[in-house]
Amino acid sequence: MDEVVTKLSILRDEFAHLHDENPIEHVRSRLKSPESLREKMVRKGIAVDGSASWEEIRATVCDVAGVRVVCSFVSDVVRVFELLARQVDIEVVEVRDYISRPKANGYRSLHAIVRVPVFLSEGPVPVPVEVQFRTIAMDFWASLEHKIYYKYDSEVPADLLAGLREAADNAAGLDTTMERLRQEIRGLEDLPTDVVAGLRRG
Ligand code: 0O2
Repeated sequence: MDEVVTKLSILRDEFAHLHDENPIEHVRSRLKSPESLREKMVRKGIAVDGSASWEEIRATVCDVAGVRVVCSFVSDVVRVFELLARQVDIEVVEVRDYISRPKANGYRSLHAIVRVPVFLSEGPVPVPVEVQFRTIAMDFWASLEHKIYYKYDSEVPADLLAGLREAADNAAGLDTTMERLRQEIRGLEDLPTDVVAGLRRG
């Protein structure tokens, strides 16, 4: 987890110093709690009485170490993912694109399971880390949805579910608008300053 967070922190610093912009709003990391791990094993049909092998657990649960990268724009999400994925010591095991194909409830994010070598006393060990990339709008929605699910213990009333779905679509609409405005601003930046001044005067 720390390995991935450090890589993202270096990318962020490089962007700030060399490109004078920052595609990463913030990065959070978490280790899955034992309760959440147990719940996931039950959901995935893995025995929790101690009879399951480590191999079976490791092959099914890859998000014990999790990192969440919140970016400003959708295009930044793709860009930061690609910058991380092409690093030589990162192996991308699986990608789930819930931005192109949102979940039924409206959840959007780009998930990647990556393996990072961790150098222990006996040599390097490839460790899986789940990295979730999303925009501020996607993160806003997911945080609230998580709280609502927690409050209702998964028995969320139908009208609330419909409201969440609508809110997810509105958040996606906001992302589209912000992306378009950014492209427009970038287009203006590329124009000579006297042309921009003329456009602003109308
Ligand atoms: P936490 O608290 O982050 O540990 P599954 O768990 O079977 O649904 P799987 O195979 O783990 O799915 O992969 P998936 O769905 O790609 O990623 C699961 C993680 O993505 C979740 O982890 C959440 O962090 C996030 N996520 C996925 N779907 C939703 C959603 O509908 N709403 C919100 N708020 N987050 C979601 P955990 O382990 O469930 O939780």
